[in-house]
Amino acid sequence: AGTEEDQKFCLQEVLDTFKLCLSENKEVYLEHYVAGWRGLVKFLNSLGSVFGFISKDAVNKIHILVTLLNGENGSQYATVQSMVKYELENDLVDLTKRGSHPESGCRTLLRLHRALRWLELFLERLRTSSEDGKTSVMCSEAYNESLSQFHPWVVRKAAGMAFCMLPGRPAFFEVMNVGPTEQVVAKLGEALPLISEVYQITEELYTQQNLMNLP
Ligand code: 1PX
Repeated sequence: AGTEEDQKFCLQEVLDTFKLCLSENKEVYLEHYVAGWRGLVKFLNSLGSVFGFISKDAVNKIHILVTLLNGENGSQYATVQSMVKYELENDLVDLTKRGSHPESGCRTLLRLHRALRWLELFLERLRTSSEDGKTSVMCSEAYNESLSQFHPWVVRKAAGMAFCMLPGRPAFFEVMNVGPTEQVVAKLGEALPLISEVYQITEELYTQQNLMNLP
């Protein structure tokens, strides 16, 4: 038996965690949000070491949030909503420039939130692509429309180079581990509205609280 990270990725699992993310009153459970990202990182790792610098950053951010969740004030971190409230009320967020709280839950989650938009755009392209669609093109288009604006030139360059190493659509679907193409497409169709809703709710909360530009 290996560790959780060694186990084979399965899109179904990620789908399940994103399903669990939303509470009845549309709050986002941090535990499941983080678990969703864990699953995605597992996928990324199975694509090879060229993506290591990306998964490393994601793992680092997941780790920051898990530490907060398991910490002394963990109960305040049950949902993204309660986290935002708690950290703001207790001055635990650097709002305009990096200072004494460089690793707040709010700024850390914002990075993953921005990446979630990339994921949404990328998966939508994958879902609607034809058999000869190029994953590297879908990936870079999605990136250029979303995350890239928050990254300096070097990161954009490195990301662009990594995208070129992505396997083709058939191999990509294979790694998703949900069966034949039609089934992958159906699963993606199921996953996307969930991911999109989680994204939307977080986006509204962050906009409302003026947290979209946390350093
Ligand atoms: C079912 C298939 C889905 C594929 C799943 C792939 C999961 C990818 C996970 C990517 C997570 C990336 C998080 C990036 C967060 C970020 O923007 N960090 C930057 C800012 O952080 P800071 O603390 O400095 O303010 C940081 O500088 C990032 C550095 C690493 C490079 C990030 C490149 C992101 C490219 C995203 C696309 C992933 C391509 C995967 C191909 C399948």
